[in-house]
Amino acid sequence: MANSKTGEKTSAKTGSASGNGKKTSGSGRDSNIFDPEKAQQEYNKRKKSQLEAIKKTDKEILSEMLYEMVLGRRFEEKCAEVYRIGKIGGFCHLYIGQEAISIGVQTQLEDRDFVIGSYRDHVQAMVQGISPESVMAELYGKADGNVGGKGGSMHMFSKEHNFFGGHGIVGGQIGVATGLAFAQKYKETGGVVVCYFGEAAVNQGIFHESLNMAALWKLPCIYICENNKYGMGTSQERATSISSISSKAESYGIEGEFVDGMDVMAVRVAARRAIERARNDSAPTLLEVRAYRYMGHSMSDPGKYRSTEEIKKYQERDPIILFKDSLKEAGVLTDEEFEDIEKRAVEKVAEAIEFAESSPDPDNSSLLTDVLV
Ligand SMILES: Cc1ncc(C[n+]2csc(CCOP(=O)(O)OP(=O)(O)O)c2C)c(N)n1
Ligand SMILES: [Mg+2]
Repeated sequence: MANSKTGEKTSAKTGSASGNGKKTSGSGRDSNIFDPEKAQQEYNKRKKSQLEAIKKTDKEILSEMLYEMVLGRRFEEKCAEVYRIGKIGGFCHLYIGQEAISIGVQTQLEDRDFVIGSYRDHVQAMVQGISPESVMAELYGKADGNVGGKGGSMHMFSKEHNFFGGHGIVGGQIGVATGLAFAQKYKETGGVVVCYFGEAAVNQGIFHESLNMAALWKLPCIYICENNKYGMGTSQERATSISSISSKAESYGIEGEFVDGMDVMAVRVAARRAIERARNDSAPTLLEVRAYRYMGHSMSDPGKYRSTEEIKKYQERDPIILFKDSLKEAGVLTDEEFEDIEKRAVEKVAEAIEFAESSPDPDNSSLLTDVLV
C-alpha cells in the first residue's frame, strides 16, 4: 500500500516538485512522441530538472514509489502466469508498462480523494491501499476478494479505500467520476477525483459531455487519459482524428497537459499541478499520459497487429529502469536497496498467491446478493 501520501521535502501542499509551479518536465501540448527515440531525446534534455526534482523529494517517498512500481510489475507478471494455468477466469487486462502513471499520481493523494478507472485496474487498486492479497483473491474469484470474488479482474472496488472501480464499459467511468466530483464539491469535502481511461475512450460521447459539464460547473476532477497507443488491436492513428488528446482540453476551456508516462517524476510533477488546481480552485484538468502496453489488450489477445520489434523498442524506455537509474544517479538509491525492493515485492506477491489459494469459494448464499440486474 502507498502509505506515504505526503509531498516533497519543502511542502506537501504548495508548489510542484520543481518548486516553481510551472509546466516543466515531460509535459507540453503535443509533443507527439510516440517515437521512443524522440521521447528519449526529450527525456535527456530534461534530465537535469528531473534529478533536481528527485533531490527535492523525500527518500522515503521515492523508495515507496519504486517499491509500488516493482510490486505492480511482479504482481501482473504473476497474474499472467496463473491465468495461463487456469487459476484466474474471465477477462484479465494487465498494466505492465504503465506503472509510472498510477504510482506517479496516486502516491500524492489524500485520504479524502477518490479514484476510479477502467478494467485495467489491479495496480491502481493496490496503490489506493487495497491489499495485494485481496486483489489476487478477487482475481481467483474467492470469498476474500475485495468484492467477495464476484467482480473479478475488471471490477476491483473498495469504499473504504475510495476506489470506485474497475469499469468494463469503455468510458463509463468518466461520467461516474464527474458525478463523484460533483459530490465532493457539493459536500465541501475538499477532496478531488482522479479518473483514468484509455485513449480509445475519448471517442465516446460521455467524454465530451463530462468534460463540458466539469468545466461549466467547475468540478475538482482530474481526467487522466492513459494513452498506451492501442484500443484492443486498433492503433490510435486508425481510430482518432487528432493525435494530441491533451489539446482536446481547449474545446472545454480547461487546462490540458501532455506527459511522458514512462517518467514517473514527470507524471508526479504534472499530477501535482492538476491536484492543486482541483483542490484549490475546484477546476478540472485533462492529462494525457503516454505510455505503452507491453502485454496484449487482455490475456486472450494474440497480438497480431504489432511486431515484437515494436514492443522491444518501447521496452528500452522501461519506466522502472528509467526511475531506478535516475535514483542511482541522484545518489538516493544503491544496488543493495534495489535488490531489497525486488525481494520484498516478490515476497508480497507470493503471499498474495498463498492467500488467494487458501481463501474459500464464495458461499452459495451470496449468489443473489449485490445483484443489480
Ligand atoms: C462501450 C464499449 N464499447 C466497446 C467495448 C469493447 N472494448 C473493450 S476494451 C476496448 C478498447 C479500449 O481501449 P482504451 O480505451 O485505449 O483502453 P486500454 O484497453 O488501452 O487501456 C474496447 C473497444 C466496451 N467494453 N465498451
Ligand atoms: Mg489504449
